[in-house]
Amino acid sequence: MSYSKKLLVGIIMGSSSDSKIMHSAATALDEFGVKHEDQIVSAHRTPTRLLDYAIHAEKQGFKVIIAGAGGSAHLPGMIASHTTIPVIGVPIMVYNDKTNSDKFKASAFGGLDALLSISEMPTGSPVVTVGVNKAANAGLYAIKILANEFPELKTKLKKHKEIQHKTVLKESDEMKKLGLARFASKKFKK
Ligand code: RP5
Repeated sequence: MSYSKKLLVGIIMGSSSDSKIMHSAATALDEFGVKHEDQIVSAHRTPTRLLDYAIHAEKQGFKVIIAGAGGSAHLPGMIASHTTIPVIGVPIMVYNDKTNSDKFKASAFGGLDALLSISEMPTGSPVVTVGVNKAANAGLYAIKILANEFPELKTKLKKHKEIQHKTVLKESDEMKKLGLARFASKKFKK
């Protein structure tokens, strides 16, 4: 069966505030045609839902779970403790952003709190983590895991790498042609 026919990834986040960052994981998966289901599961506000979600994820047959959380960020680790599905954690820096205003409150330690909470899982229930706010990388990493099973995805990942390579070459050619100062002023519209 083609990978694109089935829900393969569960994306969860601790709060609606996290959607500001987590949508990039969805976009990365969408670009490769990987189906995902998106939900809010809070480790501290809905603790019983953690287990329910883990059971749901197993039943759905998700191959990977992407879990984003900010602050003390227990969500990825606690979900991992309830399931054998690999969990990719996304440490979130921005939170308390429930209004539509441009103002937001960042976590006290700029995301380091969430990064360490996710990466320092004690031995026995591992969670991998991407960098702070790097939700797109979580999406790409999930695709890499899935590519072990679905050769079509491996081909698409190779193409993605080629595109990145060509983009850098194109920019480098332009920089060489314009000179660094003009290139930078054009790029950043000074
Ligand atoms: C965490 O607390 C969430 O993952 C979020 O990053 C943070 C704050 O959430 P809100 O107070 O903005 O809902 O559980």
